[in-house]
Amino acid sequence: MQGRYTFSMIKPDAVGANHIGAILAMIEKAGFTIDAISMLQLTQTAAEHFYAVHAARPFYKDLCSFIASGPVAAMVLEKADAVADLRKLMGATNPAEAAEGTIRKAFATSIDYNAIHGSDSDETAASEIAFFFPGRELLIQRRTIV
Ligand code: FUP
Repeated sequence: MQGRYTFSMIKPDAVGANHIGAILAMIEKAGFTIDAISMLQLTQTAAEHFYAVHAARPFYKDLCSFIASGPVAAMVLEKADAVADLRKLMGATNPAEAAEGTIRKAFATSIDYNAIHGSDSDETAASEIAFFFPGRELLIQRRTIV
């Protein structure tokens, strides 16, 4: 059974364009519960930690600078099959390939300014939630066991 939680972040491009409300509306309409949400400013160090999995890729430096370029809206989202369903709702990484009705089709402007992040596995979701909402992983663990 897939986990009930994922981590998501509305990126600085979409926050700067005042799209937080519209994106949250799409997320809630798709059946997610917003369990936690916080406006955060990442430092360059935090950005490098968050995107460490991409450290070897050519766009890593620009990616880290972008995510630290302004505030983000970080969230814990809850729903059955949360990781897979959020990625469906987000759409393809490149908005040119994103399906109609997806968040990236509506709000991403390029492959690097693509409006939203969503965890790519239950394991990543747990570590991203722990990083952005410290202490919360204990609550999630308890609820999963129940
Ligand atoms: P996704 O899971 O859809 O966010 O995509 P990836 O994990 O493949 O990439 C993570 C982030 O790297 C993307 F959100 C944007 C950035 N990226 C680029 O900037 N250039 C690329 O060519 C590919 C990804």
